[in-house]
Amino acid sequence: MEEVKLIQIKENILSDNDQAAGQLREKLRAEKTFVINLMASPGAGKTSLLLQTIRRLKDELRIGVIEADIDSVVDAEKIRNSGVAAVQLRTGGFCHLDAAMVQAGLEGIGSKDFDLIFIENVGNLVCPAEFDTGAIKNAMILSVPEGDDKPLKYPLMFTVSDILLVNKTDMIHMTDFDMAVLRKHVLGLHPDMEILEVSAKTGDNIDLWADWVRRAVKNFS
Ligand SMILES: Nc1nc2c(ncn2[C@@H]2O[C@H](COP(=O)(O)OP(=O)(O)O)[C@@H](O)[C@H]2O)c(=O)[nH]1
Ligand SMILES: [Mg+2]
Repeated sequence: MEEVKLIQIKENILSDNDQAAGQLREKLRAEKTFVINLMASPGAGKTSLLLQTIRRLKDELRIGVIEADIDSVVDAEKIRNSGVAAVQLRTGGFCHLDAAMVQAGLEGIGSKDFDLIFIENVGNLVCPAEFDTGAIKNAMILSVPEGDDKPLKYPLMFTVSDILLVNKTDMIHMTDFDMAVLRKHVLGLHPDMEILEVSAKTGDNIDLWADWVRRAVKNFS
């Protein structure tokens, strides 16, 4: 009997996606729209960080946010209440965004009218790392309660991100999280990773992150 044919769908989808992501990045460069893809686990503090960031930058940059969730519009509503434009992508079961989904979001929000667009990717440390969204930079959050061993378990996310925000540092004394151990694991995977220790609750070091974003947008335009 003939063997069952095995079709490697994932590989094809990924290579198609890489091409679409490359084209999208070219378009964003031509438009001068800086896009940051923010990735993290559910509850790590993505929406909280965005709200703090918007507060610091909305008077100097035209900011938009593309929210992605399997369901619900709660995050887009929170962002809109902070005074900037937001659209919500419902991924309907997908655990990540790909370049085509991001393109739909960028068209929905009218990307050329913005200097800076954040994508809040689906909460997950695995699949979002595998799909290039076409964004100009990737940022990730790891929150203290998740533990300092996560780079060992989810290395790809720490490899594809340009900057790591270690969030919820206000809680560090309640945990056994060891910042030196985390830094060692991260730098082992990605020696020039930028690492900022922040709290989206207290606002601690969020100014450093806002400076990083401001500089990146300025160098881009
Ligand atoms: N203690 C503490 N709580 C935080 C911090 N950032 C976010 N949170 C809380 O963590 C929960 C999830 O935050 P959210 O921003 O919705 O996370 P998201 O799912 O990644 O968007 C909320 O209850 C936030 O108030 C922080 O820096 N410190
Ligand atoms: Mg959120």
